[in-house]
Amino acid sequence: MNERAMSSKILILNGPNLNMLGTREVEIYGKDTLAEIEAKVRVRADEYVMEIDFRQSNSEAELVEWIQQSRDVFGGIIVNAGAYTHTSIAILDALKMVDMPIIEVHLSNIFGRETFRKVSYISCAATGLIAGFGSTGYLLALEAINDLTEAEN
Ligand code: CA2
Repeated sequence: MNERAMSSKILILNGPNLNMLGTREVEIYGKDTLAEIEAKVRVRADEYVMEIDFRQSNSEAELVEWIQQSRDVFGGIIVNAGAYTHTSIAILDALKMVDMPIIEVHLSNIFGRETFRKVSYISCAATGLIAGFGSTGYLLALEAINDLTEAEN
C-alpha cells in the first residue's frame, strides 16, 4: 500500500458548453443531457462504493481552482475539459500539480474531427484518455480509476 492511502472520492469535471448537451449536435455528442450522464455515473459509482463529485463550469478559472483544491481531498479526477482541452495550458499546469490518477474523457473521437480538436493540451498530465464512446466514456473512466485506485490502496 502507498504511504498515503488514496481517497475513494472522485472529482468529475466538465468544461464549457457541456451543460448544453442533448440540445444540439446530438449526432456528435449523443442525446444524453449532462444530468443524465451524471445519473448513470452515480449508479456505477455506487456499485464501486465510490463517492463522486460531479461538476461543470464554463469558466477556465473555476476549473483551475477546483483542480487546485482537489489535492488531498480526492483520489482521482475524470476530466472532460470541453474546448479548453485544445487551448488551456492553465488547466494542464493545474493537473500537473495533482498527484492522483487523471482520466481524460471526450464524448466524441477528437482525433477523427477537425485538426484543431486533434491536439489536447491536457493529455500529457493524464494517466489515460477515453474518446469517442459518448456517455459510456464516463463509465469506462470510472472503471479505469477504480482499478487504478484499488491497485494503490
Ligand atoms: O467530445 C467531447 O467531449 C468534447 O470535449 C466536447 C466539447 C468540444 O469542444 C471538444 O472538442 C470535444 C464541446 C462540448 C459541448 O458542445 C455542445 C455543442 C452544442 C450543443 C451541446 C453541446
